[in-house]
Amino acid sequence: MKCRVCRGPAVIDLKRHNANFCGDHFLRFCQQQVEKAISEFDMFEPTDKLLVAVSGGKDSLALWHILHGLGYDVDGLYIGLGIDNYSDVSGEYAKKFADAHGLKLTFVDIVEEYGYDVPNGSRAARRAPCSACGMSKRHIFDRVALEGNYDVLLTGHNLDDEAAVLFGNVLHWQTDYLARQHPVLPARNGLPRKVKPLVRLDEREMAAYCVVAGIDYMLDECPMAAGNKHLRYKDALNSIEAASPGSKQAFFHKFLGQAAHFFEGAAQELRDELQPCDTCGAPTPSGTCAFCRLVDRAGGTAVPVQLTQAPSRTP
Ligand code: Q46
Ligand code: ZN
Ligand code: ZN
Repeated sequence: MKCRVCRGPAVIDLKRHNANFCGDHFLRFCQQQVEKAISEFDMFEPTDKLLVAVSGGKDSLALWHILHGLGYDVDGLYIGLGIDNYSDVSGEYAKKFADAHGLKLTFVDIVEEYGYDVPNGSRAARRAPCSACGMSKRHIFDRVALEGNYDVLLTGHNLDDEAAVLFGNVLHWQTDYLARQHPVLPARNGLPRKVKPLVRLDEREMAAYCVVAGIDYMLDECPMAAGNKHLRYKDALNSIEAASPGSKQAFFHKFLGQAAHFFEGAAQELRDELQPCDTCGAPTPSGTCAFCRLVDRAGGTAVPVQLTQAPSRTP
């Protein structure tokens, strides 16, 4: 097995690209896929202030590493979710990575700052753990981005994640979710633009990137992920991919190119005006935001968003 570029010994074969790469050229390939996603979807400019959400897992650390390697000035944000030992250990991986590369990491611990954790929050709000967790993370992403005047929030969602979400949304024809299924969610009401630069790379490629680049990451899965329906969708797509390499990429990227525009009407509704939350001041459709309601039910305390300047960004 030889590298497609230098003909040296290859360390990985990528069936959907019909290519093999040595370590160095595989790292370069991943960088190029990220560069391509950034320009294809017009994600951000070199002058934008970037914040990447890191979990301590392979995807977000690989993304941070790639962007740093490409010369972007990008800070990290880690959120401690209070999920047993998992949160403590994953936070250590994030800190270790930031220290090793001299990068700035903002660390938010929801138990210390808000007085609740994801297991309690999900029980109190009668939401599935991933739903309570996702809402908490989105709120804190927005809060830290607003307080730090970041223009763009980046997440490490990869091709497998996006294809699995699309699969679920199509299975149930959730048109409002399909409207949001894009690697770029525009800025609105002062909230930062949200982008997913790993949409051209899959899970196996991200794990291989970390191994080849020498990035130490949290291998354990979140204990609350069990039963998450997206894991079943990933399994289904993986069996299709094994029989027909390239299917996942075609499913997701052809949706973006050929079908996403059918759902633009629903996307427009999502851009309606937002008001400051009565409790924390974060933008919300009306009254008290869903996050503050969850914190309240879980017996915690909402933290007001501290704006250093008035939000001025437009979609
Ligand atoms: S951390 Fe949170 Fe994930 Fe754990 S509870 Fe679910 S959403 S699985 S990325
Ligand atoms: Zn090579
Ligand atoms: Zn609120």
